[in-house]
Amino acid sequence: FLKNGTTVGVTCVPFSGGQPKGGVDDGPVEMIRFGILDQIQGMGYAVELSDNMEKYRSMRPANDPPVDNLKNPRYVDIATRRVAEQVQAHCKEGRIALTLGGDHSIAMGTLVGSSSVYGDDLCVIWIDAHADINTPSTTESGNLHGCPLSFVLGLSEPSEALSNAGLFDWIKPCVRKDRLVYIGLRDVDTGEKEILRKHGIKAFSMHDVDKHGIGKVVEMALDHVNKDRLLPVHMSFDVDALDPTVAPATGTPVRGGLTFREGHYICEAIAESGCLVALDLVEVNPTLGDPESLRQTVAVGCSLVRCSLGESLL
Ligand code: HAR
Ligand code: MN
Ligand code: MN
Ligand code: MN
Repeated sequence: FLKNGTTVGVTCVPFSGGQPKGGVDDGPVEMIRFGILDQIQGMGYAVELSDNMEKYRSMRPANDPPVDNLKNPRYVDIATRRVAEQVQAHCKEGRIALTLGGDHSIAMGTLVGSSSVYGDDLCVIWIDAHADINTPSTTESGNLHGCPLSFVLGLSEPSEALSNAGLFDWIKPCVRKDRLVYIGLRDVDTGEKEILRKHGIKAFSMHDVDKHGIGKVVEMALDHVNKDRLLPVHMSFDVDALDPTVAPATGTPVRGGLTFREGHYICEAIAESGCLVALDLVEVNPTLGDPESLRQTVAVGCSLVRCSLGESLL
């Protein structure tokens, strides 16, 4: 695992348009304030920071009514398109693309960006309490952070309304269904369960973590997408995968999540595989809860990032 000579390309996305709660847009700045960039440098990596993160805030259109029940569709479209460009630029240069969110809708952009460079080989490991695979027709909330995977997998034809508005037409199917795997699920919508079943998408729920233990689950997950450990891996880590006692400051906490060690074990095992090319750390919302919950959640987010980059490997 070679750190010296490797660059981490960091994209900060202060964005909350994929869900209704403000504050998740302060996730990146809080992680930077906590020292994440210095910590990564201290591990022996070079750090390249995408420019002008404040630009994301100014992208919000003055008028952005729902299309097909999807909320803030123009804002999500334009912001995620920029994320895709920034992540693509990092991957093209051979950097590990680290994206700090922001809500999980930004993964539309990170996955378009990484897959544009790694193509069909790209494996996606999605760590989350939620499946985030609703289509514009199955989503009940209309929040786009519950939908990013359906877009990049190409699970639904764009509706007439979305096509007419010219929204998300830049997202072509770019991730293979058999190269996606989940760990941590425990709050999956009925429509999403049908989608997972219909397309044979592999998911390890909290039930599987209890049954097999996290070591076995990560091994099975990697075996499913990346048998020989030779393909590039994009890990998208939603902090709400962790139990709310471990990561309380997040918008949609669900009881019964990953312990501190289980979350870190996943990151360590991915680092150990040597396959990581892109990492998203999303849904840290520093405005939810008391100062101690905030500190704890930001700290755990930073520590998951460091472990994914190999901090605890001896
Ligand atoms: N499935 C629900 C929806 O589509 C909940 C969305 C999930 N929230 C997240 N993403 N934090 O993982 O609205
Ligand atoms: Mn998510
Ligand atoms: Mn989630
Ligand atoms: Mn367009």
